[in-house]
Amino acid sequence: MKFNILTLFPEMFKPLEESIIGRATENGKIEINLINIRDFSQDKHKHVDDTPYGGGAGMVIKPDVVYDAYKSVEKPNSKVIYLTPQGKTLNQKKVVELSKEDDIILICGHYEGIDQRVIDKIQPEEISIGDYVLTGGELPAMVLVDSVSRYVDGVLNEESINEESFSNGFLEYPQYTRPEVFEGMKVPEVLLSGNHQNIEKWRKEKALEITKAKRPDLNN
Ligand code: 4FM
Repeated sequence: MKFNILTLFPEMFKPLEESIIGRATENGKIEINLINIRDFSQDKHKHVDDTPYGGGAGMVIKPDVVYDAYKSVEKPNSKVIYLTPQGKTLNQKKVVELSKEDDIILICGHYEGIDQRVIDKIQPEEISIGDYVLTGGELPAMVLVDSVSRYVDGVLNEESINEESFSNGFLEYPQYTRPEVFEGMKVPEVLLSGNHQNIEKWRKEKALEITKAKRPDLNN
């Protein structure tokens, strides 16, 4: 899976070099191609934004620089996504769907916005990561890359995928590790029993109980 990320701030994506996503990149399971929109600026001062027609605060990203950056990476099979609060909210179903793509282009805006004409021209799918306003699409793009990459073959071990929250519609059961007693609190006895049937039954009950108590809106 290749993620092409169009952004004015490629250095914001450094966190993706760490941990599981960093390893997936090193192992060639995913590829992250950062495209600096500023590289496609036409003028000698490398301007990428200008004041809004009609007046108002802030700056608007020029359409031509975004379009040229887009054209430098787009392929017939590219899935193009614009991260914006105006989009449909990302959920686990959408994440799984996107994990089947081969080539994804993520467009990150910043400042007051991107000139609407290049959005109308490219017609990307609009996705939001939640109902709050950020300073740009970079953090949402990282959220999408992280959540989607987990479903790419070879990024996680199979077990973690099947046992996790949402894969079965329920939240996760609680986890425990050593020490057996922490601040007077003991690890649930069943987990020390070695009886895997009982352990599985207990975990299912806990997952149901936690889902009902904390997120009754999930599942049913
Ligand atoms: C997006 C600022 C585009 C400027 C943003 C531009 C967001 C969200 C978000 C801010 N994106 N989910 N929530 N973007 O707040 O996706 Cl030009």
